[in-house]
Amino acid sequence: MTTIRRGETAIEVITADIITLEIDAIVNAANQSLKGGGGVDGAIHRAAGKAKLQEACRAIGGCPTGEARITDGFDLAARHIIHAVGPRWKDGTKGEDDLLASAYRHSFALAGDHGIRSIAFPAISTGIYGFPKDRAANIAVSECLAAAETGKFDRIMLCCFSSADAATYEGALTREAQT
Ligand code: AR6
Repeated sequence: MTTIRRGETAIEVITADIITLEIDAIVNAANQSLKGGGGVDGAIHRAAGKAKLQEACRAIGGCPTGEARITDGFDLAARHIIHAVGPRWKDGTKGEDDLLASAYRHSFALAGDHGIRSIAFPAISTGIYGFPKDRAANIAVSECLAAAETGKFDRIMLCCFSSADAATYEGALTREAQT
């Protein structure tokens, strides 16, 4: 685990299953339909309680790429789920970087509006959506640092599923922290 502090905010990279975290909100790497899917999305839907979460997502209707929507956490330890839709990687010239940054920014904005002070993100877009991990890690870290500047968060976690991924996100965090 690597932690840096910015003002009152701790930014951490951890290796964990995001569904186990006892925190105000976990972020889901969702798709535009919000109907659930594979990867972390499937794990979150199963752990929150499929029927209840699907009903909440159905009522929302969907979410464009680069935005986010919030639901209750239902059976999770986390009080809320923020469903963020990252971009599918194409070749890097189709606005992928901006869309990924936007997914983080929308998530932080929603969290701030709901008084959420601790939040954990998975490595959005780097699984099924194929975003290069180094590039995604730099974007994630820079959005976390910007969010820390708002003073609205006590704890921001970048929750990786493997130690190899955590090493990538830790590298990005420590590089940024030195600048
Ligand atoms: N906890 C933390 N991280 C996880 C977990 C978990 N339980 N499970 C997987 N990861 P992905 P995407 C990591 O594919 O690339 C879905 O079908 C995983 O190792 O879940 O944004 C959606 O419905 C990877 O590092 O999301 C969309 O259709 C990261 O989470 C699509 O996949 C993201 O991988 C979204 O693709």
